[in-house]
Amino acid sequence: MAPWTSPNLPDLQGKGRALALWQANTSTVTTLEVGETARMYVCGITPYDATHLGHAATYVTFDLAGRVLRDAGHEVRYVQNVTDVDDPLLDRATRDGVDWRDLATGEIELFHSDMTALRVLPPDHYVSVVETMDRHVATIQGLVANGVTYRVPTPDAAEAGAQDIYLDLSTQGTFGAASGWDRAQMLEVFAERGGDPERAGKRDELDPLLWRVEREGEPAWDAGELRRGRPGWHVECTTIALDHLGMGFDLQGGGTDLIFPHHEMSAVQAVALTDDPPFARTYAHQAMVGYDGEKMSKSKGNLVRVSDLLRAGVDPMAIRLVLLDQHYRTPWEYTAGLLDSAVKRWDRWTRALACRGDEDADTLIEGMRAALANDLDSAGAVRLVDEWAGGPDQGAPSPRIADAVDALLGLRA
Ligand code: 5CA
Ligand code: ZN
Repeated sequence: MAPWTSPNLPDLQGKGRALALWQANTSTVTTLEVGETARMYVCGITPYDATHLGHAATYVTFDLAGRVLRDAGHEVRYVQNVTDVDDPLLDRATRDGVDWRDLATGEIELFHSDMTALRVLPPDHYVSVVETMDRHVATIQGLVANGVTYRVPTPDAAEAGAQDIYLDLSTQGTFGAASGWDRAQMLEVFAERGGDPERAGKRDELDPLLWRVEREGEPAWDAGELRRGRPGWHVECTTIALDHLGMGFDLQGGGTDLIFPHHEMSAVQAVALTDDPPFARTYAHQAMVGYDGEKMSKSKGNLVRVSDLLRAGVDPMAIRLVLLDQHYRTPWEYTAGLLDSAVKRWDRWTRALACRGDEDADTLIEGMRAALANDLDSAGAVRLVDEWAGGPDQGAPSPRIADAVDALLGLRA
């Protein structure tokens, strides 16, 4: 699937620092060991409602990671999926009486225009599940061939005798390694995050669904001996990451709501398929953005949509600045006041860029690079630009600083 159009990315003089990110397993900020090409996978949207500020925070966070990696001299191979067939999408389409394909198409378009407005660099491989169904089928067939799966009686299957397929986690010694969670933590969230612990016939309540055979009225694809059906959610990210990055890629990202089960299951499935751990070498997760006292979510409906703000005439750079002024590991709540301050800040910055000159460019750029490379401290970089913007008028524009604010923070007037 074609992604959105790329903003221009200015080349800065010199080289940025190596990216260091917080690692939950060691509780330290650690420099990523990355080869010439940095391989990054970020979980994409389920297109059943418009991009809200929580999604935007996630994609801007990993956009910053990509910018820091590029500035440090790496090529970046960036992969993102689109969950264009899954239960939440089908449920919303049924609720609203629309075709699930039309719903997905419309929301994907809107997501693209939001990402373009926010100047988010597009992925190099942007992969729809529906368009790559044969690859997901191949993953599951491979797992079946490896003898790590089992079938569960499915009385409501459209085809008599067809059975859903699960991964047998008892065959997988690395299960739990990606999240570092214990079983109690896992069980606490599994059901609310798309899992089916109570499904009769499962060997372990946490075993992930690999293949859901066709039900009456649900979309389904031919898949040989698997019978007609569709993949379980976690299969797509296993397949797409392996197809475009391979095992041992550098960084997997998404929101903290994906730590378990999604990232854990994607990883364990990949290991079950290839026997070549690890899946991702590092993980980073965007903390949940809230609104009105709760996690902002499409299912709860308490959302602030990027497209609504844009339609109301808000400058997308002010929206981006709201996000940049937060640290990705700290949960926060959106308020209109944050947007007001960002509008004023962006106005101050654009006026400074027109008259402050480039005298302080070296110091400021080095400071911004250091802040961002240090666990993506974008708020730290914002403070440095604030301080600079408060300095004296030099009667000349600041093209080098404008380029750095663009290349590193993704902001351009
Ligand atoms: N399609 C799956 C990933 S394979 C999915 O989670 N889609 S989503 O549309 O629900 O979310 C898209 C991305 O935004 C995910 O990385 C998710 O973790 C992140 N996200 C969702 N809600 C929030 C929120 N309130 N704050 C921050 N990030 C969020
Ligand atoms: Zn995913």
